[in-house]
Amino acid sequence: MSKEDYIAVGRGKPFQEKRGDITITRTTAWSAPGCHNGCGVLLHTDKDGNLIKVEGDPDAPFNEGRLCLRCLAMPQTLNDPKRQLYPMKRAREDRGKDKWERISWEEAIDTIVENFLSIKKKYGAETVMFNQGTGRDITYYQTYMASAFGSPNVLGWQPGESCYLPRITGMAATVGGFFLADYSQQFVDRYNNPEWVVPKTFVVWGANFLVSNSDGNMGYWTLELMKRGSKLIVIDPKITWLSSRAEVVLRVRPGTDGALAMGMVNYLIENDLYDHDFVDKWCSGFEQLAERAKEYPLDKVAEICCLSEADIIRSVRMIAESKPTSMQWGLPMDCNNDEAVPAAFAVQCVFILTGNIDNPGGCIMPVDIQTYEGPGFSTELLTEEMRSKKLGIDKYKLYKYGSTAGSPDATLETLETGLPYKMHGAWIQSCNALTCCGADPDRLYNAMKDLDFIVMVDPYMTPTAMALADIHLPVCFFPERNGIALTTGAQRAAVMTKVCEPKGESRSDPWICYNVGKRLSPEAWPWENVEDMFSQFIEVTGYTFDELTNNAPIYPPFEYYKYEKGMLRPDGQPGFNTATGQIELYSTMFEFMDLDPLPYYEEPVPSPISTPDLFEKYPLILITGTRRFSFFHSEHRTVPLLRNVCQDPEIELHPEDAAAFGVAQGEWVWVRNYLGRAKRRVIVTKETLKGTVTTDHAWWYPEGDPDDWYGVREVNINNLLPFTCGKSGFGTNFKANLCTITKVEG
Ligand SMILES: Nc1nc2c(c(=O)[nH]1)N[C@H]1C(S)=C(S)[C@@H](COP(=O)(O)OP(=O)(O)OC[C@H]3O[C@@H](n4cnc5c(=O)[nH]c(N)nc54)[C@H](O)[C@@H]3O)O[C@H]1N2
Ligand SMILES: Nc1nc2c(c(=O)[nH]1)N[C@H]1C(S)=C(S)[C@@H](COP(=O)(O)OP(=O)(O)OC[C@H]3O[C@@H](n4cnc5c(=O)[nH]c(N)nc54)[C@H](O)[C@@H]3O)O[C@H]1N2
Ligand code: SF4
Ligand SMILES: [Mo]
Repeated sequence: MSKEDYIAVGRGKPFQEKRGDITITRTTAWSAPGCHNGCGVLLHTDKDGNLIKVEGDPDAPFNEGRLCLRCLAMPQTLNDPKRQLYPMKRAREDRGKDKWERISWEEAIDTIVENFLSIKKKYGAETVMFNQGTGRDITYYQTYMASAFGSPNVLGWQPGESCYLPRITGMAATVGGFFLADYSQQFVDRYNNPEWVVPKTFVVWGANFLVSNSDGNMGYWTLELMKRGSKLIVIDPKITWLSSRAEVVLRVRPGTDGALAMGMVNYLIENDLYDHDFVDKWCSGFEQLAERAKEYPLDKVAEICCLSEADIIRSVRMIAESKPTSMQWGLPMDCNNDEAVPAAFAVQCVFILTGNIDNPGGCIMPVDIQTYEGPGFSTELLTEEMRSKKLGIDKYKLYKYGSTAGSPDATLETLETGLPYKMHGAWIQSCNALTCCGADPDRLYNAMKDLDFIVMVDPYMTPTAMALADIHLPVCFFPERNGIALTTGAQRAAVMTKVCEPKGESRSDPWICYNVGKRLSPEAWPWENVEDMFSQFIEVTGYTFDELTNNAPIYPPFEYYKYEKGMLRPDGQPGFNTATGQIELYSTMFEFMDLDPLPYYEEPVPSPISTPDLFEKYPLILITGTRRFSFFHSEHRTVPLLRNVCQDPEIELHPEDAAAFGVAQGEWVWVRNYLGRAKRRVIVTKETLKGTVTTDHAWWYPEGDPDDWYGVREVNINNLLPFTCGKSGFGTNFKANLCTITKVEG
């Protein structure tokens, strides 16, 4: 594809204009602080270069002028007195204590380079691991930096890489790519595009978009579909705003979505409701899938999922008979079961069998700039020998063939056992492991605490930094830096434009990776500055960074039914990018990796059924990680405008459960189970399914005592979650665990 093929929303118009003393810059929000989306924003700065207002850009097709609380609060966030402004160091023996000393960037980089190069020389580059958290633009630069250094061990700390990767892996196996709901987001004229069709039926499968705006999906898009006539099916144990307006609500028992999907597959096949043309022409493995699905008659499924058979039938019929049907799923698919991949596989089969793949108003396969014409900022620099040292690839083969990420579970074991080799260093960037993504934080802390050298790169001094780091590098916020925004499922490239000077000596992640990376492995970083690096990064589009600034966002052209036109396979043949060229309902990829080639249901562990003894002691099903409008994970608790919306960690109980446990609205309780406990304030609400509690995650008190790691140990709900994953290595149980509740006395 060449430059002219992209549709430039900015059309070369200047990206800045003056209104009196105010400068207004048309740009993109992303990170820091964190988010998945990259909305179009108009940043207003005064004559002294202070950010005074953030407005949604009405011309940005992605968000059409909408913004959420966190971007609106950005002027206050920039002036947050709790930000880290200078590089800091601490003596190794003082880890865990608030004994930091300010240093220069020069000293910080010298110290890092000296330590990492010495570890590399003594023990090998693979003994330094590179940790990252959720969806920010560090992914490319950090992975590149690690690969240039020679380490294949780049990973997040969420067990089973259980955010999106299980779903992505499932899609790679079946359709050989990636699909998401067709909200018209791929068109710059959105709902007015003549090719786009409103989905008649829309399935919200375990997602709460109105709060989470998750994974490149704006919550209000679902409302736009509803305004245009889409009827909703919501699969969620909790009553959300969307389920209160849905046609059918399936309040599924947490962790049983795989069974529900297999029941739907069986019903579609037995009642001849599937799309014969599509299946005959484009799918392989139908017979085997049909045979497997027979194990899931609806009476059995209804019992497993605690649903009525009639409601399931109504949903399947809507999906099959009111086409096009679209589906967008959420995080619970990845982390309500240690083994997440088979359920993700099963859910997809429902939409594949009904022919809702890459059709208008169905599930579209995006033309992703990053994926299809990748710029090489990944693991390309690793030699085969280095790749073979990636931790966990023998145990979890999907990490060998299917993912650039490393296995957190295997890495944790290595840290604990020293096998197959001892680890020595860590570079932790945008990852609050002991507060947010890491399960069983005590275990994780004990595994990491004796590493020789640890660097933390974060805008804040977090509990993880306080517990573990030797050097802390301060990161600036998006209005203070340049960058390229290629966000999740984005199908567009945009820029982040610097409109104010970074506070103190904070710097951007690309700047930090570039400056440290260049010293660690100079030959890999030939660029004069980060903007040159950005130009190389987007070279495939034909734009330089400066050109993109005036033209952004740019969209690749989009076509439906790419599989018919030979647009999905590298060989240009019609079909899908799988080994057989067809959608694989029986996955040859899984077979090759010694995994079950067909979807199936596995009961979560623990659960009322798999562990009745534990259920007797811990009789409530525990869903963790309820998103709050004002926080992105562990962030934003220092910003008054946002913290005022939500002061403390909360747990939601059904009124009958609250009565049974003798707790009332606003009271403090300990949530406890076999592994640990965490403090919460009670909210009594009928939105929560009886017998199930829901609670938020990632709590700490930045206003608290740094020597006590800001109180994280008292409020971290992950104290109750074991660090585990299933056979495939993808998935964990954050959303279907067990607990009990006791009052906090005194
Ligand atoms: N119990 C429970 N735990 C969960 C979840 C759940 O549902 N339940 N959800 C899980 C999920 S899905 C995810 S993705 C993980 C997320 O886990 P993390 O990625 O660890 O979470 P965050 O708090 O968003 O970010 C980590 C750190 O990055 C810093 N940061 C923000 N922006 C930037 C940036 O641009 N650069 C740098 N260098 N640092 C930045 C923040 O200050 C923060 O300290 O949490 C998981 N944890
Ligand atoms: N404001 C804010 N937005 C965020 C984040 C944040 O921290 N704050 N985090 C971001 C990240 S990294 C992610 S991954 C996304 C996650 O955002 P989503 O993908 O929307 O997922 P969740 O909000 O975890 O859960 C969505 C719904 O699933 C339901 N649910 C729980 N367990 C089950 C189950 O077993 N089955 C089914 N079917 N439903 C279940 C819950 O009741 C909830 O209503 O949000 C992103 N957006
Ligand atoms: S989703 Fe919210 S926080 Fe993220 S860029 Fe858009 S407005 Fe900002
Ligand atoms: Mo996530």
